[in-house]
Amino acid sequence: MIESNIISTIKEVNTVAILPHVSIDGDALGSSIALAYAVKELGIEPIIYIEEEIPLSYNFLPGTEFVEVYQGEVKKYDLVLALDTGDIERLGKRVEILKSASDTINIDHHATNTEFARLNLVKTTSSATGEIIYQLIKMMGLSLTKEISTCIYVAITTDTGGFRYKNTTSVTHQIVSDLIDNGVDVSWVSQLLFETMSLPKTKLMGLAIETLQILEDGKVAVITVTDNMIKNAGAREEDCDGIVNIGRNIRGIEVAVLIRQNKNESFKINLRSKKYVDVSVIANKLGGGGHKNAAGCTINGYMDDIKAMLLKEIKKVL
Ligand SMILES: [Mn+2]
Repeated sequence: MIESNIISTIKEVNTVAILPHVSIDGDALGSSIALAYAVKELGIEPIIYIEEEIPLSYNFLPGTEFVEVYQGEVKKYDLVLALDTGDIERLGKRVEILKSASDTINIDHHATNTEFARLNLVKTTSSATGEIIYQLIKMMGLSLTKEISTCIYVAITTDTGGFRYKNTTSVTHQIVSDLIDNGVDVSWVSQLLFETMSLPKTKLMGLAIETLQILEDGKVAVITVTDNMIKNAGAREEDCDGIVNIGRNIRGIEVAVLIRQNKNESFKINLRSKKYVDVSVIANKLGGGGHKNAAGCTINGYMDDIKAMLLKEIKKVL
């Protein structure tokens, strides 16, 4: 069984590094910290390398002392675990840590996972990587502390949109029931995650709504965010998170697109669908990946060309 193989591998090493994906989210960070606590309980001092600073919205998480922003140094670890990461591009510069490791493990729930490690635990029926980490921690026989429970709860509640998305299962709720029994403060966590927004983000959302285009008989929504808009709102890159949902939430919309224009001609594309469209197919074609209802990719080129190309692909599946 791959799970027991992973557990015995972790128990045999002396140095461990954990790598969540770039543009870190609640699942990537929450499952990484939960795993770090578990590894520490086994007597190994783990380190979590992240690409950029922890977003403000996750600053309340316990265990941030495990986390370090990667500065480009290449240290050799006995074991490197990539979490919630569909392919090695999602590791950014930290791919070097993975490449120089003696052994590698990949734990994820993305259907597009490329199984890039020696041991790959990819469970596409899990709502979040946090669910898989929970199962591993239980199998290891470790105790679910309040800290671990809170981190896993954050992982699951963010990836399920507060238990509203299709990936939410009865298993999700069974796990969460156990987490709550182990001390998670649901209303405190939910308020920090879902009911707190900075003023700059609120302003950025206003600017984003002004760019909203409704196309294809009201089935497609496109929103654009530029560097200038972020600057004018006094916002940060992470404030772009969730803006795609403004389009998705409009009645009648099936596919929502967020085009995030970075410097020069690089565009980060976020795709969301409501029901039948599999946006991971579109993202895959354009060199990205994701899930049926949430996917993304990065494209170089010109705004008009990119918009036209995206619409062409969307039309095919609409
Ligand atoms: Mn995830």
